Amino acid sequence: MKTFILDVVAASILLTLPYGAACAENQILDEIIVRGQQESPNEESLSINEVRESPARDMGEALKQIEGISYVRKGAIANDVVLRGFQKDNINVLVDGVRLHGACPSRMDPPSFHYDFAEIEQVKVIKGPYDLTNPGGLGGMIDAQTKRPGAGLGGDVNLSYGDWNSINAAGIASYGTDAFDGLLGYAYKYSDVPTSGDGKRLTEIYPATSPSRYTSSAIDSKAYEINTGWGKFAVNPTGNSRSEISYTYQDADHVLYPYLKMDADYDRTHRMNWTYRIRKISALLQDLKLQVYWDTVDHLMDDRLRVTSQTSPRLYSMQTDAKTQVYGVKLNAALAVGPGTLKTGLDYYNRNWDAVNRRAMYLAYRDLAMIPDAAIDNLGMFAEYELLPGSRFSLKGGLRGDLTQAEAHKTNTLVAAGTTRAFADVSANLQLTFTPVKGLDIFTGLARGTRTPDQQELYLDVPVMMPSATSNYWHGNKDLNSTVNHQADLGAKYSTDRFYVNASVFYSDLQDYINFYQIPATFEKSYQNIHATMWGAELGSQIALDDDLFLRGSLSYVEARNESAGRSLSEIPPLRGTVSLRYDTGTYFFEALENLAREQDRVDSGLNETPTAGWATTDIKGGLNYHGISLIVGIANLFDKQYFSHLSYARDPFQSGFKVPENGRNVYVAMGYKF
Ligand SMILES: [Cu+2]
Repeated sequence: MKTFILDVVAASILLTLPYGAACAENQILDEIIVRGQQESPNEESLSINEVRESPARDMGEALKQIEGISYVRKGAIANDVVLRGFQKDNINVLVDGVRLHGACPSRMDPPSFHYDFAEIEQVKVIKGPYDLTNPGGLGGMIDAQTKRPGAGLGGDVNLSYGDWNSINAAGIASYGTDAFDGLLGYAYKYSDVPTSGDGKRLTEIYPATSPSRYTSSAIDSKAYEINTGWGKFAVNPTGNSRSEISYTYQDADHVLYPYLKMDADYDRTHRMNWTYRIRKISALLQDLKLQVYWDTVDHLMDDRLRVTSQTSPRLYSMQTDAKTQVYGVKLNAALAVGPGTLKTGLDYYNRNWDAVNRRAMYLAYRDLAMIPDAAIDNLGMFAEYELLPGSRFSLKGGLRGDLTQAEAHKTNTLVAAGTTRAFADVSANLQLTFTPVKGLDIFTGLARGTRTPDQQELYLDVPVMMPSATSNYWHGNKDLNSTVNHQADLGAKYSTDRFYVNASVFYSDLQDYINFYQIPATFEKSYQNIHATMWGAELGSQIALDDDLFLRGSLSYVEARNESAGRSLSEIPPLRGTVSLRYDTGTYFFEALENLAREQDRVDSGLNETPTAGWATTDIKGGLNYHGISLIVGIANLFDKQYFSHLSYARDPFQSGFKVPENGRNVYVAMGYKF
C-alpha cells in the first residue's frame, strides 16, 4: 500500500512538472466567483472537491467548513449537522429534495449519515426559513444533490487511507447519450477507533468504575464499517423532458457511539427516488416536475460491548430496535407570469417511526413501545413569486400552508393506540436584494417558518422502575404545539472576480420552541413549548492574492435564550472561526488552516450543562491535480491537541455522562481518478 502511494506520488510529480504553469487557471477562482456572484447572501454551497480534500468521515463533519454550520459528535462517524444553532427537525436535511429521517431515537443515524460522499456532487444550504418548497425547516435547509451522469463513458475512483486504518474507497461508472444515461456506484468505509490528543482511544474515555465502559475486547474493535451501493438510470424521451430513477442501499455495521450507553449493531437503509420533469411546455408553463420517493432505515442498538451487558441473561441488558419509513410525492410547477416567475407546488409525505426498547431487570426484556409505531402525515402547498433579477432590485416572496396529523398506532404508558394530533401551519417570507452598484448585494429577508413536533417529542416513553437523579424517566409531551419562527435577516456581499466578503446577521423569535428540559422537582425529562430567541452573525471571505496565494477566513456566532426561563438554551455552538492560506497553481497546492473556537459558557443550567473550554488547532494539506488525477496528503490536528467540541455530550436518554474528545493528530492520503 505504502509503496504504491509513493509510486503514484513520484509518477504524478514527474508528469506534472513540465505542465505546471499551463493548467494554472484555477478551481479556487471558480469557487470565489460562485460564492461571490452566483449565491445570495443567505445561501452557501460545498462542492465534493472540498469534501475530498478534508479528513471528514461523513457529510455532517465536512459541512463544518461552511460559516454557520457545526455538528454534534457522538463517536468516530455519524456527525449530526447543526445550522446556526438549529438542530434536528428544526432544519431540513434532504437528498435531491427527498425527506429522509434516521431511525434511532438518540440520533445515532442522522439524515446526513445515510448517503455517501461519492453519491454527491454538491451540497446547497439555505440559512433561515426561506425554502417554501418543503414543510418544516424553520432554521434552514441543507440539500445534498447527487451526481448526474455525463455524456459518453465516465468514471470516478477515490481512495483515501489514514491513521487508525481509516479507509474510504468509492468507485462510480457512468454512461450517457442524448436519449438515456445511467450510473452505478459503490463505496466502502472503515475505521478502527480513533485516538484523541491525549493518546487514548475514544473507547477509553470512561473511568474504570463506570458501568458503561467498553469491555476489554471492545476497546480495540472497529469504530464502523459501512458499505453503500447505488444506481441511477434516466431517459430523456424528448429534448425537454427527463425521467430519472435512483436507488441506494447502505449497510452500516458495528458503529461505536462513546457519547451514548449503547452502540449500533447495524443500520440498513434503502432510498428510492423517481422524478419526471418537462421544461418549456408552453410560454406560460416553464417547468413541471413530479417526484415520488421512498426510504426506510432499520436500526438496532444495544450495550453488548459495554460492561453493563456482562451480568445479563442475554447478550445485552438494553436494546432498542428501531425502524422508520418515509414516502412522499411532490408536484412542482414554474409559470411565467407578468415580469417574473410563479413557482407553485403540492406535496404530501408520510413518516412512520417505530422503536421498541427491551431492558433486563424488572422490565424482564418486555417489549416497550418507546416510540409507539407513530405516523406523521403532511399535506402542503405553496406559491412563490420572483421578479426576474437583472434590475437593481430583486424581489421574492411566497406563502405555504401545511396540514399535519400525528397518530400513535401502539399503546405505551403515555398514549393509547389511536391517539391523534392535528396541526395547521402557515409559513411565508419576503426577500429583497438590492444591488446599488455592481458587485454589491444587500439582502433583507422577513420570514415566518414553522415545524410540527415529531413522534418522539409527542409520544416517546422510556419508563424506569425507580426514577432518580441518575436515572430519569424520559417521555414525550402529547400536548406540544408547532414551533413558529419569526425571523429577520440582513446580509451584504461584495465581490469581484478575485475576492468576496459576505456578512450576515439574523434574529429569530421562536414561539413554542420545543425545548428538552428537566421537569422541576421530579426525576423526569420531557419536552415543553417555550418562548425562545436566537440571534447570530456570520462572516466569510475569500481573496485571491498575487503569486497564486489565496486567503480565506470565516467567523460564526450564535446566541440563544430560553426567554420563558431566563437562561441560555442548551447545545449552542460557541464563537468559531477559521483562517487559511493556500498556495494553488491549479496543478498543485499547499494549504495551512487554523481552526479556532472560543469557550462556551452560555449553558443551560436547567439541564446541568457545563461550559466547554476554547481551543485552536492546525491542519495542513498539499496535493496535485493533473488530467483527472488528484493526490492529497494532509495532517489534521498537526500539534495533536486534546480538545472538545461543545456539542459532544449527550444529556439524555442513555447519556453516557462523558464528553467525546475530538481526534488527535492524523495523517491521511487521498487519491482520485476521474475520466
Ligand atoms: Cu441508536
